[in-house]
Amino acid sequence: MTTKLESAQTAELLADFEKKINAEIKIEPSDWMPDAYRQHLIRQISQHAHSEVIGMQPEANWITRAPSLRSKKILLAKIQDEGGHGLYLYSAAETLGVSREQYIAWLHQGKAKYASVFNYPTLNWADIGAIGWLVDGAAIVNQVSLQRTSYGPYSRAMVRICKEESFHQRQGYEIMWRMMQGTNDQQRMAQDAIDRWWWPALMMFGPHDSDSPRTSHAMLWKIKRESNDVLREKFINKTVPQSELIGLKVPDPNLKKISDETYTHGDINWEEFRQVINGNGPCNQERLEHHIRAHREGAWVREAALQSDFRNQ
Ligand code: BYC
Repeated sequence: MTTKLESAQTAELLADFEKKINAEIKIEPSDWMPDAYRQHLIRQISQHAHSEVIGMQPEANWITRAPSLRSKKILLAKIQDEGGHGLYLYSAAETLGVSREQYIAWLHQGKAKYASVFNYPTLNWADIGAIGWLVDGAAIVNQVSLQRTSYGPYSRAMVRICKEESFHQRQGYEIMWRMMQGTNDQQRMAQDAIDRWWWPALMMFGPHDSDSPRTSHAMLWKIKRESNDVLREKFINKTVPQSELIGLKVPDPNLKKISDETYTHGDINWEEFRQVINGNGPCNQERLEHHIRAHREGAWVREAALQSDFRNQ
């Protein structure tokens, strides 16, 4: 049972926490924080880390089939960056008192989510362009905003990640631009890729604000700085002119320009979103099985790395 003294102490700690949040002072791992704030971060940061790592799979599918040595080198570097982002984020998540092994176990047990977009297949090279341009493009819009998140380790991880994401977005856009300069078939491939990736990219921002159960607390605690819809609209306003510039058409018959730099868009298929985040997307099973297999096969590497003799050499 909580005593009067304990309640007064908690109230004081909470007031101090809120004062820091209001003054834009970062919350650090050793600071007191409400349990709900900690749990929210454990969920969001680990989900973010899993997304980075699972997100390596659709692109890795094309490493051996990249059309030139240059494009292969760029793709390899990008995929390695994504693995690195996962590591920054797992490290940030570990500061909240949960071990990396636990996060991975929750992923393998289907208790932790990762970004829905990585449950779609990469059918050809144009998809690699579309992922860089649209998926990394959407991720940047979100992550630029998250640089100002209230939890110090998450915010600092975001600053590093954003620097690399800009290069990822550009390499994807360059692939699409090159294809649009190419043959009719290449142009058709590029259009087919935006047709398939546009809507999943919009879903990355999560449900509409009115249907997002996590947003209100996240905004109050400044974990999220802008809502799902605000970020989605920023992405659309930025990306539609880029697509027009290279001759691609956004596959939304209801897309309307309402001012110089602003668009409204058609309805998102939320039933498809729900199916994908609940494990029923085209590649959910394949992605998870691949991760479980790779984790199992890599066990000896982790064991070897943890041998103290080896570390001390
Ligand atoms: N996918 O109340 P909401 C990359 C879930 S990787 C799956 O709006 P929240 C890259 C949500 O978790 C970068 N699940 O939640 C890597 C919640 O379920 P739970 C990926 C989604 O947290 C390799 C429920 O739906 N970026 O760039 O306020 C190659 C209700 O949603 C999704 C991040 O991970 C989704 N799209 O907002 C290329 C960003 N949307 O947990 C590129 C970090 C919603 O209650 N995360 N859900 O069971 C965030 O910013 C936020 O967590 C979200 C969702 C905007 C995604």
